[in-house]
Amino acid sequence: MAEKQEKKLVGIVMGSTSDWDIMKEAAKMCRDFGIPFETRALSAHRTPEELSNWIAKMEAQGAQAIIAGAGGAAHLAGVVASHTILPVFGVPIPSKYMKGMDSLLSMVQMPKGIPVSTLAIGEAGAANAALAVVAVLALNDPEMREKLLAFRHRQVDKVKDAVIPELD
Ligand code: RP5
Repeated sequence: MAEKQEKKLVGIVMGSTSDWDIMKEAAKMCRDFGIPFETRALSAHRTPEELSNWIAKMEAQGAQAIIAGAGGAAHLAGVVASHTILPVFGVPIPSKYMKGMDSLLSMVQMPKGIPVSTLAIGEAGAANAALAVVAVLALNDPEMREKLLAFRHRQVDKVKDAVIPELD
């Protein structure tokens, strides 16, 4: 009997394996919320055909959202969004020469018609992209809604209970 394939709800794509250090924060957050995901390094300019094939495969498998991270002239998320009507969350990767400002601007300034929901540059953006996906899934999944509320409550407790160090 063929092994039952787990449905991957989220696709996490990055322009290069060098983006993984940042993008792993999105993967960790998905894992923590028990969301099955698939990660790929595919580039809008280096592997355009493979990228469009992968998006079609993710759609066919029932994915609910795509998280796309890229650096420099970071057109990856926009290109992903042009291939699908799934919500696309973009993560600008810090770049060598412009610290990710180039990634942010090229990702966030999408012309009208094809949206990319762009998060902050770097790790926080990657983690928040996954949290945004959680919020989307929570709309129709009461269990996910409870997990998200619990996450928020834990965060409140952490801030509330934080101790400010004494002056030296
Ligand atoms: C972009 O170029 C990638 O997203 C990466 O952030 C950047 C550098 O890629 P590598 O030269 O490290 O493969 O396409």
